[in-house]
Amino acid sequence: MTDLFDPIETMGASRETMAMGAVLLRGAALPFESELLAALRDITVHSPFRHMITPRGYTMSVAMTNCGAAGWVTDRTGYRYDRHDPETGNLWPPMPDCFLALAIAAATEAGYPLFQPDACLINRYEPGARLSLHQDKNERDFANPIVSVSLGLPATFQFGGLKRNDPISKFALRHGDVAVWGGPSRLCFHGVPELKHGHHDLLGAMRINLTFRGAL
Ligand code: MD3
Ligand code: FE
Repeated sequence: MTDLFDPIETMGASRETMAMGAVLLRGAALPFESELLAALRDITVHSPFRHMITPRGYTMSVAMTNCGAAGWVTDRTGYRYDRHDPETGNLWPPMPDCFLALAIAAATEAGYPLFQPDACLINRYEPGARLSLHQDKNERDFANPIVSVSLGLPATFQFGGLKRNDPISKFALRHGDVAVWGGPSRLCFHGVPELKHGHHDLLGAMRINLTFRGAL
């Protein structure tokens, strides 16, 4: 579906199919990078990045915050979406218009035109940080895809199957890449191995990943 009014194709992003229902739009966020980073700074003033504790008592190496009507949190009691930031007691900052517009354009491009994200989990990786293989299962309706936006240092992304021991494919996710995970790929195991050292011109020694979800 390529037409002149398609915001992503018009920006010259390319499309790769990673798996059934999973589409990678290389560079689709590049036209919006400065807007996205300015909005991210506003969010982190109100809800700073923090290293959450898992139910088993481990401190996550990835630092997280959220924006939108709900945010993903973990603590000793479990994983959940919460309307409030437990660190501040306030609502999470609202989803910036530029976040929402990019997520909806990418989902539409990937064949999910009805997606209305209400939560955006923001992951910050410093060199050595990793996210072990997991499924995203805390959302209410798995008919909604997840849209992810990668910024800063590149990472290897591990993408498996519906069972933990299924074979894993690897993809490089680079600054500006947008991925959409829906349909049969929605509940696939995935993870990010240790971020390698490096320097990015806008973000320094850091990778940021935005994941847009229909949580509520
Ligand atoms: C495939 N984040 O926040 S983004 C997460 O790069 C998460 O920070 C990774 O996994 C990151 O939960 C990966 C790509 C991604 C996100 C969600 C998915 C891939 C997915 C859900 C289902 C299948
Ligand atoms: Fe995930």
